[in-house]
Amino acid sequence: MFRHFSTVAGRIRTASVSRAVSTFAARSTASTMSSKIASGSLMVAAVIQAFALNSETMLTSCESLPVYGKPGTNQERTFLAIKPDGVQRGLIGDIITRFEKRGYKLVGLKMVWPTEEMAKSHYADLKKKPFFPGLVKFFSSGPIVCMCWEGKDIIKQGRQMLGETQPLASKPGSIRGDFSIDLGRNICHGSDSPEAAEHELKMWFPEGANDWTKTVDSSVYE
Ligand code: RTP
Ligand code: MG
Repeated sequence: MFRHFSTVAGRIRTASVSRAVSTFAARSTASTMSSKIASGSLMVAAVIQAFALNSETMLTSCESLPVYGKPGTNQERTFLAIKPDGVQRGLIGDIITRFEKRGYKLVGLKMVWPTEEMAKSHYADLKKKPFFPGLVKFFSSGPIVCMCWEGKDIIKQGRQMLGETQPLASKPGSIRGDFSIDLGRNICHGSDSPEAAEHELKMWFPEGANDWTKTVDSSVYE
């Protein structure tokens, strides 16, 4: 459906731009400066059409990936979240920067205030744990930052960059090791497996992600 829409939109844009430019070109030929203006208009038309076609190509090339990407490739994806404590402490920028600087690609980003139902669903695998009610309450106590990150081995690397569940056991240099102390205030979440990434990305990004091309990838990947 999106492919159809973007293709149609691209064509409409191309067609209306051509029509406007050719109308302008036709009027111009009646004037004394006709040939110069007409050739200039044609050049403009060609540039605009090329841009419109390119936009169409970019849009239509964006829909082949599911939101959870392709595990095991450079297009593997994971769900990372900055929990309410990380947001309160002003760590959004620091956490995003670490992944950006490493070379990973951000393809989804939004702030969401989870309901208790959303928190329960997100942590459903822990529902029998004694700490589950407190975890749900805390996770839904304020907005979180939802992110979809893409790149080689991002699920495992993301977890390593976060650190251990227990901040006191996390190495300096990891996010939890650098920024947190208590288990229930460990500021960030990361999918722990491809199955979890698929489940969580479908849940938090039902609208899909942004399949943009990162031009510096040739300087990140060999
Ligand atoms: P997360 O899902 O939030 O990324 O954390 P995780 O995989 O490292 O750890 P997980 O076992 O999934 O636990 C989820 C969160 O629950 C809190 N927790 N409390 N009181 C306890 O024993 C306990 N154990 C875990 C932590 O905040 C943990 O991040
Ligand atoms: Mg977990």
